[in-house]
Amino acid sequence: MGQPGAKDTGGWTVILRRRNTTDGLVDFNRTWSEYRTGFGDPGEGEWWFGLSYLHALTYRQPYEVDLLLRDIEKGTFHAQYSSFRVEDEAHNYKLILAGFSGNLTHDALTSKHHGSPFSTWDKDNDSWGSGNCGKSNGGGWWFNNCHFTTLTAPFPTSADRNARTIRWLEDDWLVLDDVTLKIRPFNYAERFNVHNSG
Ligand SMILES: [Ca+2]
Repeated sequence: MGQPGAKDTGGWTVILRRRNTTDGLVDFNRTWSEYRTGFGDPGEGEWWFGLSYLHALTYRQPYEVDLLLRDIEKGTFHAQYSSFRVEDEAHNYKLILAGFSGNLTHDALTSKHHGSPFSTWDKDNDSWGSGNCGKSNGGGWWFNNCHFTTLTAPFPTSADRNARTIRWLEDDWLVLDDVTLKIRPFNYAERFNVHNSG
């Protein structure tokens, strides 16, 4: 639990962690079943929290989500959504987002992925009629036809910003080597006076 006065540090649950380290890389090219239940190491290294748990948390009460994205050359970018919800499996864990803020120029996640169901290589729910975004990109995501950002894709092996890697569309593609997504109940900061504690 966070402590009152620990400004903006309390109450968060990390739901996705990517780190392009020299060892211990986690394979994110996983099945629907694995994305449902989660995989990786929550203590250190990389991990995916699991869609069933995301749904279980975010349907009960409003949640916010925070993203930290580090580009291979351009430094770190920050985004936050005041509303983040994942629907149930019957709706293929559809992503519902609102309330963007941050220092990114384009809200790639809302503009392409809000309202999209989740897809993996073995469960194609994307809107690309003749193809499979999960197979084409690697990783599972709320693919549309296909993405303006995908944070479970493979890490870059070069500085080619057009390769199908872990990235976010700004004016040019940001190509990422370090990503953290975390969520907490929207009213957490008010309850624990986090935002106003200076
Ligand atoms: Ca498809």
